Amino acid sequence: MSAIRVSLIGAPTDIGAGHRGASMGPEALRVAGLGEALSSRGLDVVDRGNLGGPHNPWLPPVEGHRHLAEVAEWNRAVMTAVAAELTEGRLPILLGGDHSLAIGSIAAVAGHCRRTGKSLRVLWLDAHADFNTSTLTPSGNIHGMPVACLCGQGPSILTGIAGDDLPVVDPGVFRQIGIRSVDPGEKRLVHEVGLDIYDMRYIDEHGMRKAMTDALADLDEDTHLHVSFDVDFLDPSIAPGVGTTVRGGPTYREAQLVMELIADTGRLGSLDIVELNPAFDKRNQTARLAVDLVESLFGKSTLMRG
Ligand SMILES: [Mn+2]
Repeated sequence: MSAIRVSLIGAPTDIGAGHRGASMGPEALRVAGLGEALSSRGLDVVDRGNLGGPHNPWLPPVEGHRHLAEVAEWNRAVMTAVAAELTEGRLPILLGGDHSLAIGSIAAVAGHCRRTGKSLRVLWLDAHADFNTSTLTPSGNIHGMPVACLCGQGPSILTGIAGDDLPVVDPGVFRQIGIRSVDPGEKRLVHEVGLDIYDMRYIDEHGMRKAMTDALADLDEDTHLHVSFDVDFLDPSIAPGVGTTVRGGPTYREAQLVMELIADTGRLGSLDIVELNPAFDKRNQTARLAVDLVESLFGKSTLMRG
């Protein structure tokens, strides 16, 4: 079997976030040894370095969005870079950066799936549903809006990033895991569009294994699985290095199980690691935890099985 070929793409920006510091995420993941960890598992790893883009002007929202033009520019750069890796048959790993960058990343993946006749499944690991819109969000921070934008709800500069009038994806491609903070208006909207959400209440009552078994059901050899891993998915007691901590998240073992069950499918095609914020971290522990989990995502078993 030939080695899985992965490409690390840094997007050092906090342009869509409500706190500064996610711009340092790519370097923290490198310092924590992400590339070396994957190489030592036998993967062919290339680090493409960092993308460039506008600096963060730290301005208030305009018509319900903060830094809309800058967010769009960063996302176009991400989309181009991710698409190039997919075209080469490599597995892109986007090192964010804030979660608004998933718009460009998933737009590239959706385009690749259309061209190659694959069906798309997106696992969205997050404390938040990220389905806000300018009329719902008080802050205007676009990192709370990427799922809405990808489903066609948002400013046309983002919903139309792939260059056509259709939504980038159907809401049916998403499976959201770990959700525990949703604004009231956002809650109404996610019910309206029928987003498939396994929130912490579901996980408490049924267990992470059941949530993941459902979320990963019906994958076949033509499925491209994209994982969008917002580090605030994890309980803040183990992952303090994020701007928007919400207590009551998955434990270390639950998070490992998530990654191991994804690895078992053999369908992982692309990955975002976002919202890591070293300004809030303690001695890079959250970056090191993220690396540990990503190793499991690529098949490292921490337990007794093969
Ligand atoms: Mn998020």
